[in-house]
Order: sequence, then C-alpha cells, then structure tokens
Amino acid sequence: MKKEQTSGSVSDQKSDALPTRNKTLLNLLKGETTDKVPFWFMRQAGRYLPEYRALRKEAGSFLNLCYSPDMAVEITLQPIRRFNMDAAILFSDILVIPHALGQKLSFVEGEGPVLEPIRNRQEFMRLSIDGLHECLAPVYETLSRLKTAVPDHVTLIGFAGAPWTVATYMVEGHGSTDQPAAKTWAYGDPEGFQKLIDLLVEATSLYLIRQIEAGAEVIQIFDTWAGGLPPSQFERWCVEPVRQIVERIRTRFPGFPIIAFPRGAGPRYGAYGTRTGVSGLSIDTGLPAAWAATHLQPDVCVQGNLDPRILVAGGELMRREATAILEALSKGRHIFNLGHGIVPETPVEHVAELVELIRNFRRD
Ligand code: 1CP
Repeated sequence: MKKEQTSGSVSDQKSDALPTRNKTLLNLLKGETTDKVPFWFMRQAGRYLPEYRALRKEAGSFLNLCYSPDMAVEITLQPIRRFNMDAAILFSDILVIPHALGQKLSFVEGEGPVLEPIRNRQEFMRLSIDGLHECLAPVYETLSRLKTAVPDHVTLIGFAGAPWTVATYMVEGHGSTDQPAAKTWAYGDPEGFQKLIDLLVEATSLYLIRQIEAGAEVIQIFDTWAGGLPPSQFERWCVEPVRQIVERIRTRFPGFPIIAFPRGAGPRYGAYGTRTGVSGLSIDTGLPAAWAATHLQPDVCVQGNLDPRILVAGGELMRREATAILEALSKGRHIFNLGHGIVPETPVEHVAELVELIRNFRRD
C-alpha cells in the first residue's frame, strides 16, 4: 500500500525519495526538471506488436486478457522489453467500469466494443456499484504484481476513462465519432444524465484509489470524446466530473500525480488544467506544441503529441515532426508521447527509430 502523505506540497513528495530515485517521468510530474525527455506511447501495448497478437489469439476474448493477471502483466511488459519506455501503463480498458457496474460488454474482433445500451433513467436502474471491487479485483492484482515486475526506472501508470467518454460508450452501445445518443440524453434530460455521470464519478474514484493502493504511481484519465461538446456543456460534463475525481484521489493521497487527456479541447485545455488541478495534460495531435509551451507548460507538465499516423508513415516526416515537438516543448516540463493511441498498422521499426531519436535529444 502506498505510504500516507500528510501534505500535498512538492517538497513533501520528494521526501519519498527511495522509490522514486530513478524515475524520471514520475519526478517530472512532481515538479523536477531533467535534461532527458521521458517518453511512453498511448496504447503502447497492443495490436502493432506480434507478441501481443499471439497472446490475444490464445486468450480468446479481450476481456479475458484484462481479467487474467498473468496475461495482463505480460502484455504490460511487452513494449517495455522492446523499447525500454519510461512508463508502463496497466493493460486493461476504460470499459471495465461499465462492465463492473453490470452492463453487458463484449469486444467483437475487428469491430471494437459492443455494450447493451443504457439510454434513460429506467435503463440506468440496471446498474449497481455493489459488485465493483469484486469484478475489478484481477486488475488490482495485475498492478500489485507489476509493482515489483517493472524495472526500477519505469513509472507505473494506472488509468480510467473520464465519466463523459465512458458514458458515451454506455449510452451509444459502441464507439462513435459524434456521440448522438449520449448528447440526446444529456441535452434532453440533464438531471437524469447527471445521475449516470455521478455514478461514474463515484465508481471511477473508488477504482483509481484502489489502483494506487495496489501500486500505480501515476494516474491517467482518458477523455477521448471531450472535444465534441460545445463550450456551454464542456464544464458540466467534462471538467466538473474530472475535478471531483482528482479531489477524491488527492484527499486520500495528497498531491498525487494525475495526467488528463481531454482530447480535442483546443483552447479550453488551459482552463481545464486550472479547474481540475491535474499535474499533467496530454495534448492531442491538433494542438500546436508551441501554443502548449506558452499557455500550459508554465503551470503543468505537457505530454504529447506526435500524430500516430506520422508514426505509421515514418521516415523524414516523422523525424522532422518529432524533433519539432521536442524543440517546441524544450523550455518546460515535457513527456514525449503521441497525440492519440498507436494504431495497429504501425511498423515496429518506426517505433524503434522514434525511441532512438527521443533518447538522443538533449535540451540546450
Ligand atoms: O482486439 C483487441 O485486441 C483489442 C484492442 C484493444 C486494446 C489493445 C482495446 C479495445 N483496448 C485496448 C487496450 C487499452 N485501451 C489500453 C491499454 C494500455 C495501453 O497500452 O495504452 C488503454 C489505455 C485503453 C484506453 C481506451 N479504450 C480508450 C481511451 C484512449 C483512446 O485511445 O482514445 C478508449 C476510447 C477505449 C475503448 C476501446 N477499447 C478497445 C477499442 C478498440 C476501443 C475504441 C473503440 C472506438 O471508439 O473505436
């Protein structure tokens, strides 16, 4: 279990020196600067790796992988063995929360997640938080094993989806680019939709606190569909629920490092960071790194933001774009990452070349 801290100040966290000694990424999030730029890649474990595809075939179902600590530990470590990233992210999915709340969920090969949709107050009554920890116990077990299995310099990241993004899948029943069903409910019956968001805030806070107790050293909150909401709705459905989760985690673990990824938030990234109080902001592909350097880096650590499709293309374009991002963010705290998750068709050799480029970069 993580040591209780009495105050959230940066200097207090630094007194926790032993376990964080070599962890560049963790120390950066706690306010230190380094000449090396730490890196990891969203969705770094997954279908672009032949060793992942082999295990996935063996497991039969994707949920089986998430709920089998042996396999989940192995998959988390696969990209670390190849590329020695500065962080390992727990292998799981954001949709285990709806599953643990009682929603039917399956992952259809080549199609993605399929859920039995919850579209109104009546269908909401099917959900229950009572079995949450029992269903998610294998995830906690995975983290506690990873805590000792990851190399010393590697920071262990736990994660969850933000309530808005998770709700879009729960209401839609599958992935979508414009979330029509979730918006219909949120705009037509905001009080009813609020009940779903409140349940997700509660479940996600309890889940993330358990992840930290099991060994997660940083938490990332994925809000993949934040950018689709108009400014008038963004505060209520994206900012406020994440602010509450951050507060719940920090009440238990003062100053705990949390990164948020409000994808597509554009100029709202700044207020989002201030209002939620997160330690890091993961910026998407569309946000200019120079804008982030001016508007975000003075207050938070910035993570990002190479286009995953540029990693697929590779070559001179990749080298130029990656170097431009490293330089634009070199005056403040920066974790190199992609602007969204690695896609399955990414050549492994391109990842290896990018890793070398990041490792050889030094800020002046
Ligand atoms: O068929 C397979 O093998 C499953 C593919 C797969 C994988 C490898 C899914 C289904 N999820 C994952 C792992 C996963 N998902 C991780 C593991 C850790 C890592 O290596 O990064 C993480 C952090 C996620 C997070 C996740 N799942 C997000 C948020 C981040 C993002 O990329 O936007 C979202 C939106 C999901 C939902 C989901 N799960 C899986 C798929 C294919 C999707 C996307 C569905 C869609 O909307 O198209």
